[in-house]
Amino acid sequence: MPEPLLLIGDVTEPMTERLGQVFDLHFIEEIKSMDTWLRDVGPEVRQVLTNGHYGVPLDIMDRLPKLEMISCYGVGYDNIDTDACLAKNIIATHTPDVLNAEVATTAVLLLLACYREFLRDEAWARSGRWKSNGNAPLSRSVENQTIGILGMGRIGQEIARKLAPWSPNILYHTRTPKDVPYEYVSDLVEMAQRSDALIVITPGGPSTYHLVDAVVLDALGPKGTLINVARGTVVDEEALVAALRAEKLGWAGLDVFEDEPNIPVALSAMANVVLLPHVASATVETRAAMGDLAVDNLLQFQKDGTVLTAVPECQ
Ligand code: A2R
Repeated sequence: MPEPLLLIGDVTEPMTERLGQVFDLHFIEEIKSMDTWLRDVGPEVRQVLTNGHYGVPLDIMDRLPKLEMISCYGVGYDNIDTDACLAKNIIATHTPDVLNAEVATTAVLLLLACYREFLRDEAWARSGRWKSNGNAPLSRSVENQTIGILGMGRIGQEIARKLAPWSPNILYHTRTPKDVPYEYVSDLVEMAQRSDALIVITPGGPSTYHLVDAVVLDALGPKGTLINVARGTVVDEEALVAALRAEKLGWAGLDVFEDEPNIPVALSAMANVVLLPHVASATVETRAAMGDLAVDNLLQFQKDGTVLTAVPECQ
């Protein structure tokens, strides 16, 4: 009899196909009574597949006494309680690197969309306003801008590389300087002050909670652009709405929000924001690569107890 595998969150067909050859699959949304399932099947579960949004709720983790491994389908794992994993000797894995290029592309596209106002102009062309109102208003050039990047890890570095054609002056802020050819700014407010645009690409979780607050947004200023492809929790959304409303901040391009899938109504009504439904890595190709890695981790652990890409806390 194959071992049971608990699956939480989105799973693609190719993932299901590979996993189904090895495990007895239990999709959480198909479990009628969680309590009964935890009693009857929970004691046999050694591995769980989840994502950074759902993680493994502690009340479930506590009732999986044999749980040894959690595979996260995604690079961000802010909702996986790594302290609980360490305490229970559970190894957690994620899917770094394979999504760097896609997320970086999304960051650059959001920046370009805010600067060049193509969404406004596309609506202008489509609605016939070109004919009735004349030429669309001018937009801003993205050439030669000072771009501050908050987070200079795998994806931050890829964003910096992808910005090169627009000749930016790149600054970055992290807790410790990195070996990269960009200027390190140890103070985030100072970096925001000096930047035309601020791109956020740190992990989520308590250590980055509301790192971009009213003070940082004020420093970015009325001509400034904020891009967030990290996690909604890194930006104080209430302060962001207030800053945009008061014209203390110029533009925002957002792929992530504090309470997904809820987007503040005030943001949806603003013309100077570009909003995406958390799709930074959501292409067929990149999700396939992420899915393969998440499954590879599960299969390798089942085979010999090792994994390919443990999260740093579990390494
Ligand atoms: O602070 P450092 O030296 O650990 O640098 C990391 C930086 N970072 C922070 N920067 C400022 N204040 C913090 N409290 C803070 N915490 C972390 O974020 C590092 O430069 C960067 C994270 O890089 P990686 O670990 O390589 O992550 P990756 O693959 O770039 O993905 C970033 C995030 C994911 O966690 C998802 O939430 C999202 O992008 O897709």
